[in-house]
Amino acid sequence: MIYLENYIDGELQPPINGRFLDNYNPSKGVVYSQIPDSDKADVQAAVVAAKSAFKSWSEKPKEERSKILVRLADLIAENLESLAAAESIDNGKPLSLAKKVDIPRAASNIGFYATAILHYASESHSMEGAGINYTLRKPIGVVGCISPWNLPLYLFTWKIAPAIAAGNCVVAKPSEITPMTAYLFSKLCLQAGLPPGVLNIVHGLGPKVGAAITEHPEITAISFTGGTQTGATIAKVAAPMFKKLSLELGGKNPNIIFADCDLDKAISTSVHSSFANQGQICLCGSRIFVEEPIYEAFKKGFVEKIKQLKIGDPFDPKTNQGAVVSEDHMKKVLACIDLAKEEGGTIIAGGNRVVLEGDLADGYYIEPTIIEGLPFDCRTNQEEIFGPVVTIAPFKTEEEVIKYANSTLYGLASCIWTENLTKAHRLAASLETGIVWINCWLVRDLRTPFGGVKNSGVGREGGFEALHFFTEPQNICVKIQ
Ligand code: TXE
Repeated sequence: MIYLENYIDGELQPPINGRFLDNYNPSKGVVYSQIPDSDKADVQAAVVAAKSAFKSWSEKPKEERSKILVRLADLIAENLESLAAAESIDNGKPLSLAKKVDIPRAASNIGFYATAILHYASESHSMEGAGINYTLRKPIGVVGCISPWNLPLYLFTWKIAPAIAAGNCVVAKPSEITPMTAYLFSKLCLQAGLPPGVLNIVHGLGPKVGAAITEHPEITAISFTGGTQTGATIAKVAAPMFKKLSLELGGKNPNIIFADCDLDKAISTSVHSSFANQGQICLCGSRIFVEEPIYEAFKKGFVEKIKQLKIGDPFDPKTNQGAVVSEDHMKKVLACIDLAKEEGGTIIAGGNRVVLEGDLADGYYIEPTIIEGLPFDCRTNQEEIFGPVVTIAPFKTEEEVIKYANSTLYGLASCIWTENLTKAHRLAASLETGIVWINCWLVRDLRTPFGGVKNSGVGREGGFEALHFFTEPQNICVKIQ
């Protein structure tokens, strides 16, 4: 049995209370490691370490901070195979996906901010000869980063990299459901020579460790990705303490397909945008709206492709769909499929749990599921499912589809498929989402603002937006006459 450890003040250490939690391999439904069941005391030790590291880290020339982060990015890339295998075992995702997406992106996140900080400049405002203002961008101090289970190392590093690059010290908590790659990452931090206390990783439960980070008076900014409900809980505690907050929450993203699209491309990309990572990506398009003239053609092509997806051992290179992350999550997703049926939906593909053979028999597998015949405003079309489930419905006019698309409380991402660019730009501007993809999905430039509107979150990550978040501007005004 593997015992994970916290990473505090540059040392790997067990939780102070000595307690551990079971960690599951979802592809087999078995416990395969133990993670620290940390509490307030460990968070306190992490804050003390972060505070004492802050002066020297924040005053270190950015070139030196950058070099350490570049080394860390290189170490992630060098350990691609072992990190990808660990991610697949911990999360249930296909190994091929972890190798192609999760781990390379984690290395890019660190590499991107290692160099971004060298180009980050602040503003000055001249007052026509009477005076001049310049703005300093100062690191905040000790910041908290809390990340989810769907893209574990990818989202963990997406927060930590800009925080550290900007000169802050971090107390971070990965999801207790997928803690393994954050633990392996702490070993790489030691190898890269990251000074003790700059990053502290405390493992454990959200309501214990996450809450202790949120409540801690000396942690003055929180960057969180996870469920909308948890985001609201965090905001309730952090807002009256006047903490800076960045919240990346859920989505219920529309995928809008016009009759004049490139149908083959729209179908093949919709397979990924619906079911990549078993649909457990906040950016997945879970509501597909197809213009009436091509509704039947799209449906036929889409269903055919979905039925060809291989559900199986995440380590098999032919597998397209691995396991969902936990037994609880599997039950939640299956309950959502039952609800869709109660609401009058027709299952046109999938709809069931899959029981595989041998040691995978207790794994958490669900068929990729397509549901039609539901109104846009029913619960299935309004609430986040976060699994391999999409709905499909026809539409007649642009006005109608805009109404459907904008009808949810969420506003993270959307996709538009059309060869008419004027229409695409017009529609993009009227969609209430932080991100719009035209004729593509999940094409990412790390310099762009990333985040959602409405219940999908507050603030933006990515590019200099994240460096703005992790710094405090101070304006200095000089009178020169
Ligand atoms: O997320 P949680 P869960 C959505 C998705 C999913 C639902 C719940 O719909 O079904 O959220 O997933 C920590 N104070 N997304 O339960 O609980 C927790 O330990 C502070 C969308 O896994 O929000 C973990 O580290 N922290 C999403 C992190 O918050 C707390 C990705 C996220 O967990 C806490 C994942 C508390 N009181 C799920 N309670 C996306 N947008 O990408 C929990 N945590």
